[in-house]
Amino acid sequence: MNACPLPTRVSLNAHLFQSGVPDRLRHLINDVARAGKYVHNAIRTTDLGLAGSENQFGEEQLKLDVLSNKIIKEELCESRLVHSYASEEEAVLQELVPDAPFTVVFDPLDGSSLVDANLAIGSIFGIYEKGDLIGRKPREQLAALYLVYGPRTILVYSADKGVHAFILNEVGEFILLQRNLSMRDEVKTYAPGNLRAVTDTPPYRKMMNIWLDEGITLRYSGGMVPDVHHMLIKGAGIFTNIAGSKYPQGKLRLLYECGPFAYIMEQAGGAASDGHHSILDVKIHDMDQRTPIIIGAKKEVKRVSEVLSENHRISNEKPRKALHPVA
Ligand code: AFP
Repeated sequence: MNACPLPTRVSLNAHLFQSGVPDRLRHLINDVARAGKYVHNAIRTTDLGLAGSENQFGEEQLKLDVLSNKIIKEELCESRLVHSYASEEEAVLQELVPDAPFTVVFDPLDGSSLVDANLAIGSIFGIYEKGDLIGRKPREQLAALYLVYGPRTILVYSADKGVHAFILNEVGEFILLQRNLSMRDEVKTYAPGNLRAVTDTPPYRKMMNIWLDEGITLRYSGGMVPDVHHMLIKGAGIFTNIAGSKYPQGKLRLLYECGPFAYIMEQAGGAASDGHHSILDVKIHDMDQRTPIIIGAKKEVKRVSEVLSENHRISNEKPRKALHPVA
C-alpha cells in the first residue's frame, strides 16, 4: 500500500516536474507564475489612473502597466535564471544576469484599454535560450505562457509537452484545471479584431460575411488574452487581427503577443499564421515588430489565409509563395 495517496490537486510545480520540464526552466516558470500572483493582486488594489509616462511606442502607460512591468522584472531578477528580457513596456533588451540561461519576452499587461471597464486582461510570456532576439524566430521558444485575469485568474503554459491550464486558488497556489488543451478543426466562434480594416481590405469584409452567413457566434472582448484563451478552453474557434490602413503591418506585436500565442496554439494542435506562413517562422527583425495574425483551428486558419490572399489577386500581385505552407 503506497503510504502517499495520489494528491487530489496537482500544483503547477508538480505538473512541471511530472512532465519532465528541465529543472531550470521549471524554476523560471514557477517564478513567472509568482509574478502573476502579484499582478493579480495589483489589478485589485492599484489606482487605475495614468502613470504620466509613455512606453517605447509613445503609448500612455497606466500606473498598472508600469507596476505590472516592475513586478515581473523584479521576479525575473530574483530568479537568477534570466540573462536578459524584453518587455513591451520598455524600449530595449535589458541585461540581468550574464551567465543565466534564458531570455524572456513579455507583455506585462495586455488589454490596458479594458482595465477601466473591468474586462478580463492578461500577461503574456515567451522564453528563449539566452541571447539577442534579432534574427531568431518564435519557433525557437522553449516555452510560452500567459495569465488571464478575469473572474478567476488562470495560468496556461506549454513547454513543448502540450498545453495545460491552472487556476489560482484561495491560498495563492496554481492548481491544475485542465491538461492537454487541444484544438479541434471546428469553428463555433469567431473573434475578428481590427474590424476597421474591412473598409480598406475587401477580402476581410468577404470573410466577415462568410462568418455571418454561416451563423457562427461572435465572441470578441478586445483583449487578445481572454479572446485566445476562450478558443483554447473551448477547443474551437478563430481569432484574427489583420493589417489595414491604421496598422499597415498589423496591430499586434510579434515578440510579445503573437509569438508566444502561436507557440501555445500550435502545441494545442491549432495554427497561427500571418496570412502566408506560420507566425513561428516569421523572422524577428525589430523588437517592436508588428504582424497580422490569424490564429485558431488549423483548417479555418488556412481558409481565412486563402480568402485574405485574394487581396493580392485583386491588386494583380502574384500571392507570395508560402515559404512554409500554413500547417
Ligand atoms: P490595448 O492593450 O491597447 O487595450 O490593446 C489590446 C490589444 O493589443 C489586444 O489585446 C487586442 O486583441 C487588440 O489590441 C484589440 O485590437 P482592436 O482594438 O483593433 O480590436
